[in-house]
Formats: sequence, C-alpha cells, structure tokens
Amino acid sequence: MRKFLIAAMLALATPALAAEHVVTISGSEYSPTRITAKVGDTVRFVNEDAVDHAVFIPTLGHAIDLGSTKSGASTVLPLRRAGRIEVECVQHGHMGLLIVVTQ
Ligand SMILES: [Cu+2]
Repeated sequence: MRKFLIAAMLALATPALAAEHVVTISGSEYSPTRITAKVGDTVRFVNEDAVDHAVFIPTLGHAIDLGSTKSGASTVLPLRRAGRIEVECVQHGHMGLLIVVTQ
C-alpha cells in the first residue's frame, strides 16, 4: 500500500509534457494567425518562404526580438508566462499572430 501511495504521488507530481506549436510562415503570412498555448510550451516558427522573416514581440512584459529567420530555417519561442502575446514581422508590417498563453 505504501509503495502504491508513493508511486501515485510521484505520478501526480510529474508536470504535463510541454507542447510545441508550429507556426508556418508562407506567402508572407503566419499560419495560423492565432494560437492558444500553456506556460512552458514552445512555438516553432518555420519559414517556408524564399525570403527572410522576423519574429518580433512588442507586447509589454513579453517583449523579445528573435531576429531574422532565414528562408528554410526555424526559430523557437519559449512561452514563459501567461498573457496575450502579439507577434510581428519587422520587414512585413501586415504580418501578425496572436498567442494566448494560459497557466
Ligand atoms: Cu516577414
């Protein structure tokens, strides 16, 4: 019984596996343009275009500039806190993505 209880407690203490959300960049658009995620997840931006694109986040409290993602390359954004995060491409002002991060 005691062994069972310890095993059950360990199972409960194991955090849920973090998810990786994939956002493709194609035709100078992020796809999808809105995702929901949990703290601890990551977002992988995959640039399928022939030109470079940036991943820039101006949102207060989440601001980060991941710089340019080359054609054919990818960039990973870790989601460290909850909030509504707006992602922009510096080179293409019309590109936009909203990431809603919950606990
Ligand atoms: Cu761009």
